[in-house]
Amino acid sequence: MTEEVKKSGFSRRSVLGGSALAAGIGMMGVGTMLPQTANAKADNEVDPGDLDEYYGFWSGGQSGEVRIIGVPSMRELMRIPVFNRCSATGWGRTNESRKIIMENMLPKEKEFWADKGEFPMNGDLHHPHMSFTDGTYDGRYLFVNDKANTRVARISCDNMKVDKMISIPNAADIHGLRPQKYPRTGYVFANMEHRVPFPNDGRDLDDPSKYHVVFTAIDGDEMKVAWQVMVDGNLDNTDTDYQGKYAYSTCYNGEEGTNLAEMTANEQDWVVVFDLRAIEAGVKAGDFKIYEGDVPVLDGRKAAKSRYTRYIPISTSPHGINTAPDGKYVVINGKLSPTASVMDVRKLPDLFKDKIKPRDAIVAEPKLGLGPLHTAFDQKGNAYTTLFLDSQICKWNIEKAIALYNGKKVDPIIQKLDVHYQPGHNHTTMGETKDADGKWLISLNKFSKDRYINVGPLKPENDQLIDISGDEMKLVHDGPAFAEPHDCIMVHRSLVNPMSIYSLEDKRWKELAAQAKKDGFDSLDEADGVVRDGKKVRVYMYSSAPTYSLEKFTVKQGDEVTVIITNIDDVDDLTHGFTISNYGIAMEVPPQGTASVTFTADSPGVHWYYCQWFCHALHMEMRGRMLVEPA
Ligand code: CUK
Ligand code: CUA
Repeated sequence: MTEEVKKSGFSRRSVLGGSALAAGIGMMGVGTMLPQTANAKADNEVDPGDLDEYYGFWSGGQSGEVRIIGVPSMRELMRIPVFNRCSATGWGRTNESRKIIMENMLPKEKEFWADKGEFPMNGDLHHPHMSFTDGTYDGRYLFVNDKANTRVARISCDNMKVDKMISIPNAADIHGLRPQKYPRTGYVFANMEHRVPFPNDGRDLDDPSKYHVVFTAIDGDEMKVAWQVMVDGNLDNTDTDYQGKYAYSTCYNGEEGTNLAEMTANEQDWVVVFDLRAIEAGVKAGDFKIYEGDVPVLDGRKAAKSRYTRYIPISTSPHGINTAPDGKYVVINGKLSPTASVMDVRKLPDLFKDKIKPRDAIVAEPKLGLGPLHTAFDQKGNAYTTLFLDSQICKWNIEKAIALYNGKKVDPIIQKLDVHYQPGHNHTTMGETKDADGKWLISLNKFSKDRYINVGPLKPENDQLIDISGDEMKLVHDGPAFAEPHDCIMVHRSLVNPMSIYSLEDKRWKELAAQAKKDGFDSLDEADGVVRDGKKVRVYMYSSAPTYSLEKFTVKQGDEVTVIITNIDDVDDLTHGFTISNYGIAMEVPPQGTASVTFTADSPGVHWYYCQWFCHALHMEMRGRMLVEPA
């Protein structure tokens, strides 16, 4: 099979070694030189007061958050704290957020974090993807991964906050993540990247032959792991088809090495394809083992020769994998090889029936340039691949690449555009759905170097907006971003309909409302007073600009105090906050919403609480006193 892979004519060593060769590859394209500055009147201009056409959902990488960016203006509209702590909203400090963060931790994690702040404060969020119905975005949820602490979270698009977070059992370091596109999400697929022993409890340490990797399918409605499949190598990125039958992941380190030399020793790695129906049948038939967390783990390793997986050889260390909107082709990005491999999903049934050889599913392998990482699409059959090493986007035509592979004398490359610098992911508007519209392309560049005034040794990333509506790609905007957008999606605004204010009846505060009832209040918006329950004290108040209903309350040193606040203002954008001085407490209290926080009143004295969201001309006066009597 190594021979087949070498069809491309490039070996990994020659790519890494030879710049003459690199020049050769670069020559292939038209290489149109375009001015690299924005036009005087940029195509992306959104006048003051005008609205953007797309919601951009940006990963925040090692910042652990998601950001909402207006496209094409590239204005940052909102941040959604996920795997990080948020000083402004109290994410990670309020009772409601802590419950979401901690309720689905694995028992071993609960134990580990018990004396270290109860849950991790960091995250490494790579891949934000929206839920699908019938091959396109449906505006229900966003799903995101945490590579640093092996978690997957769901953001509810009605209020743009996280509503579920789960830890993935049997796994380490969740990287690639994609939702099922058809008939709906459905499954959310998550790749474990780094191999570890099963169980990873210390009995096997420096024996990599005992390390494993699993591919995980999460039920996106329940946010529970449905099943896992053990495979060879390291899983990197993943994607799904438009038919609801297959998922596929790139694998690197097929050598299963533990250092760089070992990991890149072979000429080839692979794409592993998962047959979802076969796996579901295997689960039903009981063909699995249970390791951790009551999750069925099926054996899809090569040696098992199972009906669950097939391995398609690809040049070493492929990275991104992207299904084209036509539902036929999947582009596998070479990374260490200058090629992209095009897989035809219509060949996969025959592959699983062993009627064709694995490489027969590959129908094109154009040479694009150095370091292809990810590919985006328009609706016209064109693909846009980031070239990390060349700092370029390569626009190429899929059908022409197939023709070239079949021996026709055609050049599939349409244009190469310089980007600044070292692009990782890219994305087109609606480009990972069947409704790709070919308007905008984003290149998420890892380095900005000289593109902005110097802010010190740590520089922003550079998210560049490219107009792809015409025949030529045109760079129109540089957007600096803090660490570190790996990926983004751009969703037409007609598909996203968040609420503007909450309802007092919202199910999110059902438990608080029930507790208020038990404490003698009719409803949260009328709850106002202090309820003592042994050493536990519940302080209810409501807020209405510019006052809290309680101007002071008294507790005893050592009390466990819960403050429950309902914002009764039913005015758009009228958020209050609640900060207690010198107690590390701050939270958002949204319009017609309730928030609560619990702490021990161990510091006696007078502690002002105040509203930290500027809400009224008398906002500075919106405060009260917590009086803590010494024990
Ligand atoms: S990965 Cu970062 S550039 Cu985590 Cu999707 Cu490719
Ligand atoms: Cu309420 Cu500021």
